[in-house]
Amino acid sequence: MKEKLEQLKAKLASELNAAVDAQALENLRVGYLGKKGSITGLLKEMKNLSNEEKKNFGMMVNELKQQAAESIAKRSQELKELEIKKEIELMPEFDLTIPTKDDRGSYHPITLVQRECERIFTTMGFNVEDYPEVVTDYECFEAVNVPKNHPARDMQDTYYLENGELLKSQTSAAQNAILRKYGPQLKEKGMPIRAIFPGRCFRNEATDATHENTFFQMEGVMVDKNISISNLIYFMKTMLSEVFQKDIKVRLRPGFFPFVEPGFELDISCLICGGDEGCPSCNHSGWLELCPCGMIHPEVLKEGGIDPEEYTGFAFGLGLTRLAMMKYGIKDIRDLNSGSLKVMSQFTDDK
Ligand code: FA5
Repeated sequence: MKEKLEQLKAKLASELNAAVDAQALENLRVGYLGKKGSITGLLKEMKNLSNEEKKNFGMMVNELKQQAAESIAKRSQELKELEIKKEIELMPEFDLTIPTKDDRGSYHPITLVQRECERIFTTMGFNVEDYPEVVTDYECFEAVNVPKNHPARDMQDTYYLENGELLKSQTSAAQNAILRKYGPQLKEKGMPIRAIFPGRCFRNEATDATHENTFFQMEGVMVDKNISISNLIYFMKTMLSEVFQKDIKVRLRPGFFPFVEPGFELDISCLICGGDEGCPSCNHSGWLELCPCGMIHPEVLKEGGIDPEEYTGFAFGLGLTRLAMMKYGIKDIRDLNSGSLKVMSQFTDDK
């Protein structure tokens, strides 16, 4: 019996050496250690031995079993390493010193302008928030004082999903969530709510040089005790002079949005035609509607869990896509969504 055991051990060793892939190894494992394997079979032959012999022989077989399992695992590891080595040898040689072709593309002008606005507002203590593009009717309209059947809904037709949710038509859709998120800090620690939330918006409308069905806005809100229109004007002016790095002609006129009271339209003088003659980029008016804004309506504060008797705030909805047009002198908004590398490759400076 002992001799048989030694023979099996030697046979396994030579067969392991000869095994060159995972399948051959698996065959060996089954052949030696499987239910009908030769090592397992040795145990069955023990029935004719004396108790003493059974004990000794059993121990030796178990030891062999363990050794066999270990040798198979070791060989398996060796084969894996050999495989990797072979793959490395087959790989073509790379010369890491060859200069790359500089054709990595560039940031989209809207990304550049968004980052610039984020930088400006974060230095003034604003948090930057992200918000989903698919929202509920409550988030987009009802929470901001636009109840069902309100005439103001006509201003923003959008795309609806079968489950009743919609692609947000305005970043104001995040207002309620922001007020609820930061309201507790305002009430408990007296920390003003200061947040901006850039995002993609969608509207079902005819496109022209200044209107796209998919465009970007950046909403901002600030709420604290004694916030007034002067604060709003200060932040708007600071943002515009930082973005454009020059004085821009601005006009503020009354504007109606159910979520602000009073509400304003903030227009900038068209930078494509200089504002005098008018051109397609400003609908021939010399002015571009850029950033409607106003004092947050008491109903909106209330819906966001904030007491309008104690706190006031402002909100603005900056048209980021139009800001990019003005900053980079892009005459037609549709170029920005065209995917044309010829157009976009002009904005390569801020890689
Ligand atoms: C709004 O969307 C309001 N939610 C803004 C607001 C926020 C007002 C907070 C008050 C307080 P409006 O529909 O005017 O308002 O859009 C805001 C800006 O988004 C516009 O001035 C314009 O710059 C940009 N915008 C609107 N529609 C389009 C469009 N189809 N294509 C490109 N830009 C657009």
